[in-house]
Amino acid sequence: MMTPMRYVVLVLSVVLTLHFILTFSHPAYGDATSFSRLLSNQQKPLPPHGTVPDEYYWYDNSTSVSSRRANATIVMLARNSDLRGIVKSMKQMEDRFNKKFRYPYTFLNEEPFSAKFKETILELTDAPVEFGLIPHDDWYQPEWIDEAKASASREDMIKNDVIYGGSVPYRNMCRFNSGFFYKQELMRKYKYYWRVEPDVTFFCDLDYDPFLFMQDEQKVYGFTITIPEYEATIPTLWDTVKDFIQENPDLIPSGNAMDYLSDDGGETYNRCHFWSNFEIGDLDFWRGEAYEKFFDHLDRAGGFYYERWGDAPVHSIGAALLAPKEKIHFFHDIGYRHEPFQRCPQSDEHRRGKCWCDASENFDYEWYSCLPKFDRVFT
Ligand SMILES: Nc1nc2c(ncn2[C@@H]2O[C@H](COP(=O)(O)OP(=O)(O)OP(=O)(O)O)[C@@H](O)[C@H]2O)c(=O)[nH]1
Ligand SMILES: *[C@@H]1O[C@H](CO)[C@@H](O)[C@H](O)[C@H]1NC(C)=O
Ligand SMILES: *[C@@H]1O[C@H](CO)[C@@H](O)[C@H](O)[C@H]1NC(C)=O
Ligand SMILES: [Mg+2]
Repeated sequence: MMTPMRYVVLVLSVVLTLHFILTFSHPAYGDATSFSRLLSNQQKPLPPHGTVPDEYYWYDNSTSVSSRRANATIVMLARNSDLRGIVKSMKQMEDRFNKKFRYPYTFLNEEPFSAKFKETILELTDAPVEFGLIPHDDWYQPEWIDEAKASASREDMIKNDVIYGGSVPYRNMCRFNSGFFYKQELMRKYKYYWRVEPDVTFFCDLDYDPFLFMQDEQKVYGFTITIPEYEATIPTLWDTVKDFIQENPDLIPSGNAMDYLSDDGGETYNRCHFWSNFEIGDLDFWRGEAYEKFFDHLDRAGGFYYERWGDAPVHSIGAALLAPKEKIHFFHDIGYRHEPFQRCPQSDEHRRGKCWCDASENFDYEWYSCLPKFDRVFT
């Protein structure tokens, strides 16, 4: 039989177990309820642990930043709730590259960034940082989208287990990245960008300036990983692209990378795209007449909401179709991971970048990689 005391003990242990499970599985819950935070008002002063005198410090910044610089920013789209993942990405960005080069960061969000978000970010870098608020109409589903049709499609995708198929915010994000990030007020003053996402890993030191490389070589788009898109998210995308090609033959340069996108000279799409969670690119290319017309054409077709077109296939088709193939660059010296794939530089490049990835864990020529289709464009 249960005595009242045993009840109390049982209930207490259930509550405590739940608390610890939630603390470890949901960081935000842990933050809000941690005992040290609850008690922080009554903290005793710390004992004197001793400080290291200033003369012991040596800063790796005595020579000033290289005088030749590109007109560039590192850009991150993020929610306040992405902070933990952003911090992880940004610390590596600083350590592997930007501590040396000090390119400015631009953070974008459709909601104002919290004070905590901004403080945490500013602590991580000496480089300038700007926080931007995305205008309403650049983010949310436009009026002219038929919501009944859009929600029917979402229901359908949920039934078919399409990844992010039921999500409107994800669609807003994909459309924003496809056609609006480069038009943001804070982005206008730049020509080049490096897109970084939360929770990515950079494995190697980057001791040269990739923006200057892009500029000097007149590249417009750089990638690290290329894979096929899920068919279910883009059923009518290629037909829409083909209409665009027919209506705008003058915007399609000969010598583009069509053979990366299509195995049959443009009849069908092989679903290959550059994985857009990593991008180094030329903003003026997206702002140019060709891509602008291309994006408007796709946007009017409504597939960002009636289907679930991703910014990765849209950017990739845009770049491969509208730019001469030489303007697309594979950053084979950058070791990179975004779940669930990673690539790792090989031999000399692995050594040069002091990479910590296992060179055998490399997506480049796995069966699922589209890199061979990119390679064949140049052979
Ligand atoms: N401000 C804002 N940013 C978002 C929103 N949804 C996604 N993002 C950002 O957009 C980028 C892509 O979103 P992710 O959730 O990483 O999408 P994904 O890479 O396709 O999928 P994951 O496998 O979950 O990484 C990331 O930089 C996110 O922080 C949103 O609703 N608002
Ligand atoms: C180097 O960094 C330290 C610490 O951030 C700073 O105090 C110092 O002024 C910097 N020196 C130069 C030359 O930028
Ligand atoms: C940087 O690039 C943007 C876009 O091309 C341009 O408007 C701006 O004038 C450039 N700034 C500098 C300092 O060159
Ligand atoms: Mg991501």
